[in-house]
Amino acid sequence: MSTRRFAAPDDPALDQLYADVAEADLQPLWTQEALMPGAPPIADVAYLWKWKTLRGLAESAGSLVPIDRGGDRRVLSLSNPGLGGLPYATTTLWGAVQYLGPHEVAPAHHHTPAALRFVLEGEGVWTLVDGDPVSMSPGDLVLTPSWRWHEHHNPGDTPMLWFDGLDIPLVRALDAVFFESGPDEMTNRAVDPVSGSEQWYAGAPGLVPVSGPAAGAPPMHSPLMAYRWLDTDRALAAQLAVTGRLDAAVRFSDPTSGADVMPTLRCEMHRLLPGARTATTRRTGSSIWVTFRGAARAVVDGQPFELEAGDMLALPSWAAFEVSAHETTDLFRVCDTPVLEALGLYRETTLAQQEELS
Ligand code: GTQ
Ligand code: FE2
Repeated sequence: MSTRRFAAPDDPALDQLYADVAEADLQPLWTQEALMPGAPPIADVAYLWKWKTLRGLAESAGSLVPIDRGGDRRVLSLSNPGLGGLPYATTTLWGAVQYLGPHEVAPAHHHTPAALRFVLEGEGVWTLVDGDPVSMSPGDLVLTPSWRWHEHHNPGDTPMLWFDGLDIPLVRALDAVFFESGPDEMTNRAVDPVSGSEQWYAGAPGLVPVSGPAAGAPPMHSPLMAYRWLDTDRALAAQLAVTGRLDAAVRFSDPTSGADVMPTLRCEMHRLLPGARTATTRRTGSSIWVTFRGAARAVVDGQPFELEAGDMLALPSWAAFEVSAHETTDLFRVCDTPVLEALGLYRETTLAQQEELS
């Protein structure tokens, strides 16, 4: 005879079981209705920060907050209204505007979260990455990969503003954040016009050194620390010319492997000519879109966002996204796609295709 018995809903033995289970710090799966919904439960929302606001507040911070207060960097982080006050642009991405005033230095430090800068305004700043001086100009992408020492110098008379993209929320979720401050003494090094990383890895398209700093066990990130606007612009223009299309896009890659610039972050630049309109697509993983120039309309799950130069748009996972250009528009995109791809979790679907199928 079986000892198995099923309790009636008001069975005191069942109540006792739930109490005992909770007391033992356990939870029954069968009561977790929200655990695996049909599609990801998304907390972060599509949200647009206008450059006018970002620039104004960054400038005010520049005049009111010295760089040695409240941390070493004058950074205003994009705080997604869906994330309950967390300083994160999306579930996995940190995005921010950083302001470095004339003759200011953001002192040396390193951290396990990976960082990139996309320069929006100013001239003459350079970032020292592991001792290599990397100059910064508008449209340039500059990397400071995980655990690389970095410090920012503005020897000029005008401020510089740039977009920071980091994987902080992701690395926090993995409990892998480490941080150290660097030595206090300033590196009074004259800026080489071309960083060592570019001398090694950006000499000519398609040519990489047979041996060099990245020989041996290769680092998990691109050895090239700067991707210049001149090159990005030329590649986009060439792509438009060869395809005859109204839109072009390039992915920033490790010149030695073709992989993404850093293991957690993918970077792209998109150019849309007037009248261009992309397909409507959902993708797992989140993005931040930074408008470098132009005027365009993004539509996210039916909600329109007008993009102008400097504007930053947070795009949550699986949101239906499309963009159309009012004038020639250049958009920088950072996303966590390499993580989803590495883990077999990347999905994308183009809505127009779905409609065609049905
Ligand atoms: O410039 O080193 O937006 O360490 C967040 C953390 C920028 C930086 C951020 C950082 C930096
Ligand atoms: Fe940093």
